[in-house]
Amino acid sequence: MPTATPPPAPAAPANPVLPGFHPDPSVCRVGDDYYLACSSFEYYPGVPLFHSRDLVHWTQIGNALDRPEQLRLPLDAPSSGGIYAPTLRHHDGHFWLIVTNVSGDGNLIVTATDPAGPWSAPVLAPDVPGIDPDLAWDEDGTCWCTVAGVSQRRLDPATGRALGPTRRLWSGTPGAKAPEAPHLYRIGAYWYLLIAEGGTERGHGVSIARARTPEGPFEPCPANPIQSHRSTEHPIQNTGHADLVQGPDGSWWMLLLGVRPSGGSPGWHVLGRETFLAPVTWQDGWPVVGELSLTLPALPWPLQPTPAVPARDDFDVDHLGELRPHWISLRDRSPQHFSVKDRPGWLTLHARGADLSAPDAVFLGRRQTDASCAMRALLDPAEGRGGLAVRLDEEHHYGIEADAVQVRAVARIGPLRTVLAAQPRPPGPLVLRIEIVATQVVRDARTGPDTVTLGFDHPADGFVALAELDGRYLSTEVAGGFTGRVLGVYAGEGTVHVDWCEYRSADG
Ligand code: 6LW
Repeated sequence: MPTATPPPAPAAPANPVLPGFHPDPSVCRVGDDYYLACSSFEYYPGVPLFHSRDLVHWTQIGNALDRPEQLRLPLDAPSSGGIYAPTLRHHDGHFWLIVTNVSGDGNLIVTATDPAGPWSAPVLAPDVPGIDPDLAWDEDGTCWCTVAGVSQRRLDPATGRALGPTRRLWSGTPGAKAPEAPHLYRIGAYWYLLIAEGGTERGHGVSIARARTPEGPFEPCPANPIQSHRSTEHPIQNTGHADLVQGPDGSWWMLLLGVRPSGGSPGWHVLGRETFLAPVTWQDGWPVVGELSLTLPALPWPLQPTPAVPARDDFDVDHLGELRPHWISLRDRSPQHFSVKDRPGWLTLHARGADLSAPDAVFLGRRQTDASCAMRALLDPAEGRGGLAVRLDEEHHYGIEADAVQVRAVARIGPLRTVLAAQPRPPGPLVLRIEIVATQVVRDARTGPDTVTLGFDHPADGFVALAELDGRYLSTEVAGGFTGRVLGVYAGEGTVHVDWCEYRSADG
């Protein structure tokens, strides 16, 4: 007898609302629906898009830049280059998304009537310099485009051309570095200019200014920064790059990025910059940001949990474009190198770069979203060499890989590359496994954030661990940059077939 799938149990509201490498959130509300976009850097497709009805549970509905003509990344574009900081807005019946490709096209605009796509061909905006572009429309229909710095010009968003000179608006708090991430809104009698400042590291924060017109003059809030965890012991650090939105009941909320450093000193964050939700109230015409914590306050509207993404992907699709939207590859997804047709029901990877140290490596992964987790994949590397990897960038990755005769644990940390262990492998397709366990007890100040175990499932002996590594070397504090860990499969040489790949949280 068929059994009905029970509805998902209401999850305890927790922060981050978008765990894993999901930085620079931009959010907009259309009726009862919320949509959110994030940065994606060197990964393809670009600009993941999420939907929610309660600001807490988000489901990825697509990626704004999912066709080669929309996302032109040279194969040697640096990691942490590529796609920076979108702004997503709804105006005149259309979704508008402006974003910067720092490795090519500069600022570009795409539009859609359905945020799940398709999104339009990009309109380039060469008159808009710099990063972190924002779009805001005033009552006359004039579109104001504001960028990091902070400067502004009138823009024709349909052509990407400026309609007037560039004017400096506000440089943020005197002495604070990097005034960036501007978002401009009309709220009540004022135009508010929300920015991030202090840099996207431990000094990050959110400040605001207001004016009677979108062009200023802007008066800074006396309480700036209105949100920051700089110089605190708070478990959420580097908070900044925010956007404001009203909840279903009309209350105000802030979506912002933050990181969760762990281990001893100085604290390593391995999941990248994540998206958090914080309450906002208003006092004397200024927003006051409430406590930002790992648990959310009781929300004055019903939670609407969404079904979890299935843990296992069997790649039973007819076209590459049908792969789940959370799968990301490096810089492109050329059908010459990725196929779901070569061996139906399997994902086939044809190597290009020599291994994950090459910027054009053939890799398909998903963001690590849990502090403790495991990934397993069934690989057939009989015609090549490939494996399962935890990747931060070209210079920082751990892998468990196999060819026709051997299985090996490999690592690259900066200029150091090593084969940690190798042994003959059992014949036939092989289940490779990576297990990541977050540090529970900090033994001393040097304790790392987590442990990464690389191994495989032996048909007779069960799980065989070939190497156990400190996870700190795959953290942003070691590698640098703006991204976070991505787990996935790759081909290092020849052709590798992947029957399935499974990601499971092991967080309690
Ligand atoms: C982004 C800037 C920032 O453009 O980091 O945290 C940069 N904020 O606003 C890359 O995400």
